[in-house]
Order: sequence, then structure tokens, then C-alpha cells
Amino acid sequence: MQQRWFRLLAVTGLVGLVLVGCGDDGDEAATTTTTTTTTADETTTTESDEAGGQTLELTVTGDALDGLPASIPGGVVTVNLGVEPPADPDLELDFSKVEDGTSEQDFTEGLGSLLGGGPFPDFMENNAGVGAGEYSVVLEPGSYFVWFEKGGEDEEGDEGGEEGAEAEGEEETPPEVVVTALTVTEGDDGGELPETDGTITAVDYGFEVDVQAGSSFTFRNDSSQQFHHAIVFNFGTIDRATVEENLPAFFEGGPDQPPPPAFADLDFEKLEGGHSGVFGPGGSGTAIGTFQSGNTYAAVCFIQDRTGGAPHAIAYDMFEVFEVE
Ligand SMILES: [Cu+2]
Repeated sequence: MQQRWFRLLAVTGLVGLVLVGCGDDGDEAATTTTTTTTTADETTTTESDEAGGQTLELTVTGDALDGLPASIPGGVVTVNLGVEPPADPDLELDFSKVEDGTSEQDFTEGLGSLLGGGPFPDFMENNAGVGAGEYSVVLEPGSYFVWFEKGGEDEEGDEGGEEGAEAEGEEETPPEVVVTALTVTEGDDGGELPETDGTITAVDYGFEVDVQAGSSFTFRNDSSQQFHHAIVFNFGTIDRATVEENLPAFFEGGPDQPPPPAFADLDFEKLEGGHSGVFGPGGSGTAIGTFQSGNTYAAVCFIQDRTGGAPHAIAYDMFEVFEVE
């Protein structure tokens, strides 16, 4: 249920799926199916002309990731991600750093549990996520799996808000993911992420926000332990105090409840103002987000703890409401 609600907000990747486990559905996601793609294409690594690092030109289609070399040097990596139908244009492509020796089968099984709302597998050391467009991330040397969830199975049709929030079933198909192995070697440590219009820093459990009007931001995860991301909600000209007051009820209500009256006039089509990928402890990267002068926004985290549990926004009120000057 909540899954559908967040999907309606165009929030995808890890976000949409961690919430499956909030209900009483057990571990059916462990049956995750996988498609493996192998690429040995070395022609797509080029030098970036700014801020050091390198650029990967990647394309996601329905069930394949094209353009990923088997090995790249670490440091700042700019990902130019194209998404072609039938892939979901809002998908997240994740670079998951794993313990050396983790097999693809172990990874896929662990991912199934994770995406079902369960704990992070022990082998999952870090993560950096990107979306369609140009994102830059910092990748440490190590073993990675690069993956995305196949889209297309989710329908937005709402059969009129049945009250039984526990009524599961019709759309709970296990996630299908496409996984590709990647080795990141020692690279240039001196690179810096490109400049953006501000920074959103996650801590356990909150955000420090410093953004100005613009179209991008840098996300940092300063936690030593937990994974976080920032989903940006655009509340337009509703004032900050009103948003702060009504946000918890809005989240807890989920998809089957009408929004609080204070949000009745919101344009839900425009509610998402951007989002970062999911980053593990110490991770950072750039993200696309639209910040307009005079508007009120909220940065929100829907990732669960390493040990599992409810999304941080609900378990720990992990959100920060702010106005852009
Ligand atoms: Cu979080």
C-alpha cells in the first residue's frame, strides 16, 4: 500500500521497495529473479573535462545495462545515464559496494531481502545511486554490483481507497533486478564533485540543508553507520510551519488516506522536487533537484536501518522542512 503511495510520488529505486516490508508480508521478496548482463565494452570511458574523474556513458533499456566496463578507476565518477523504454524513466541505478568475494547469487538474494524491507545484508558495505541524466558520485576501490530494478509492473490505478491497509496481494510481485559486476581500482583521490546549487547532508537521523534556488544539489551521508538518501518534496508556497505541522500525518496516512486539509490544494503531480540516490556511510554525490525562490521544501529519508524496520521518515521523523530564499 505504502509502496503504491510512494510510487505515485514518482519515487523509485530502493525507496519504493523498502516499504513493501512495512506491512505483514514476510519474505516473499527472497524469490527475486535476476537477469545478468555482462559487458566487456571498454570504449565508453572518457576523461571528464571538469573536476577531474571520468565519465561513464551508460544506457538502461528494459532488461539490460549497456556501456559499463568490467573495471574502472575509483574517485569521482560522472555517470551520464540514458534510460530507454520500456525501462522506468525514474529508475535508480545503484553502485553497491560489497565485501570481496560476494557472489552474484548471494548479492541477489540479499537484495531480495533488502528490497522487501528487511535488514541490509552484512556484505553490503556501501552504496551510491544515480538517476537518469548526469550525476557524479565518489566510488572507493573495491568490488561492486551495479543494478537496477526492472520497471513496468506497477499500475497507478487506485481502486478507490479500500480501508484494509493490510489487504495485500494484487500487485506484490517480487522485484526483478538486473545486476552487473564491476571492479573499482585505485584511482585519483584528488578529484572533487562538480559544483551544485547547494548541499543536503544526512546524519542519524536528520538533515542539514544549505541550498539556494537552482537545479542541482550535492548529497552527503555523514552517518558512520546508516544508509540514507534525500527525497525532496515541493510544497510550493505553503509556509514552513504549516508543512512541519502536517508532514507526519501526511506520511503516516499513506496512500489510502486523503492528505491533511492544509495540503488539499497541492499539485501532487509536482510534489517531487528531486531526489538523491541512496548513499552509505561517508558517501556523497550530486543530484538533480529543482529549487525555486520563495517555495517551501522538505528533504525526507525513506530508507530503513541496517537492521531493518520502518523507513527513517516514519521511525525517526527524519525530515527537514526549509524555505529557499
Ligand atoms: Cu535515512
